[in-house]
Amino acid sequence: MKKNISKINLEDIGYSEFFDNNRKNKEDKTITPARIIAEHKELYILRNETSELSAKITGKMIFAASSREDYPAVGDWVLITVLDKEQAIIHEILPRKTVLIRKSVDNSDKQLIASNIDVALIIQSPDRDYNLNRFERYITLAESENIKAIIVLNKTDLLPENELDMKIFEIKKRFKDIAIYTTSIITGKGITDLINSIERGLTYCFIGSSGVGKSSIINMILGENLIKTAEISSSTNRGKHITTHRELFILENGGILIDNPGMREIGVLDSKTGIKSVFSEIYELSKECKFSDCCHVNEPGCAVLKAISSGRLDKSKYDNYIKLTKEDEYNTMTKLEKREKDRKFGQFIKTAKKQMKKYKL
Ligand SMILES: Nc1nc2c(ncn2[C@@H]2O[C@H](COP(=O)(O)OP(=O)(O)OP(=O)(O)O)[C@@H](O)[C@H]2O)c(=O)[nH]1
Ligand SMILES: [Mg+2]
Ligand SMILES: [Zn+2]
Repeated sequence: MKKNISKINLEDIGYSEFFDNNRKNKEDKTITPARIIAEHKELYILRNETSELSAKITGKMIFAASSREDYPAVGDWVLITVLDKEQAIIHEILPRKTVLIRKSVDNSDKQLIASNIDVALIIQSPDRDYNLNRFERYITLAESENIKAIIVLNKTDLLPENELDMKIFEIKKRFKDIAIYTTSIITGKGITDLINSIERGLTYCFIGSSGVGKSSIINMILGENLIKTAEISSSTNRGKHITTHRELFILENGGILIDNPGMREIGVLDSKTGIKSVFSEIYELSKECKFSDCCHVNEPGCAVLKAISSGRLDKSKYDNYIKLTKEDEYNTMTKLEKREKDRKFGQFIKTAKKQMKKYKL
């Protein structure tokens, strides 16, 4: 994978006043900002104005860390000391402007997806368990962090025109304020529109289930096959994740794209912000329920149920709300993931400590 390294402005890879204002000791010229573009076990790949570097974090950071969020993630701005042409040390993470986080229902587990995202491109394709509720979940996830959500319906070549029109109609009806792009990497339809929507200096994160075509679209935007995607002929193979690492790509004319491994169902959600923005109607109504702990399922005096029967509230929105708030399937899933993550993380710390000794950090 050969990358074109030429001199760039930090602003073109997303640096802004927000980060600069949070930088202490600016007069120290040996400590400079860089952005995390990939994470490989104990090693981070960084980009600054002049080069791509591999880096490790300082021992001080490791010992001060108490959770995953204290470690760098793809998209982070960090302060580094450059050691040589290829290596650097990371001293600290600059405060994050936004974070994309998967959460379990009870908020006990959080998984940092990526940080400093401006726009979430939420992708689905008609051949991969397509449904509107999934869009809603991802929109909620993004909006709870003030990240702009955009819908992308990919693989439109697989649909007859009338079915495609129907799908677009449904999406527009349900998500009135969200921009939607319809794309196909086979016919190339919609890709130029998507490219034209990309703004210099903004960071776009592609999210959606495995196999919907996230990496394929990014490859097409980049104009080269930098990322491995599934073979076209094997597109019917389900459940195989092609992208295994999160990675950030810098477009020549500005704009930053982050590819993600396909997510299994995303866990929910911050009840104070995210759910509220999508389901604000239900929250408003629930104030009028007879019982303050009403679950809006079968309780007497429930204002939400009353609004459904009177037609004031959309039944499908309600169904999704119930699903999101009740299903503890997500909980179970994130706990399993947590165990796996903890295991890997333990290994990471062990190796990092060993290396610190070696490099006397
Ligand atoms: N027919 C059709 N197939 C597509 C389109 N876009 C992607 N594909 C195919 O869908 C399969 C999956 O594409 P990927 O780009 O690897 O999907 P992904 O979302 O990155 O998947 P993960 O990396 O596993 O999360 C590949 O076989 C692609 O060739 C499209 O617009 N139309
Ligand atoms: Mg991929
Ligand atoms: Zn109620």
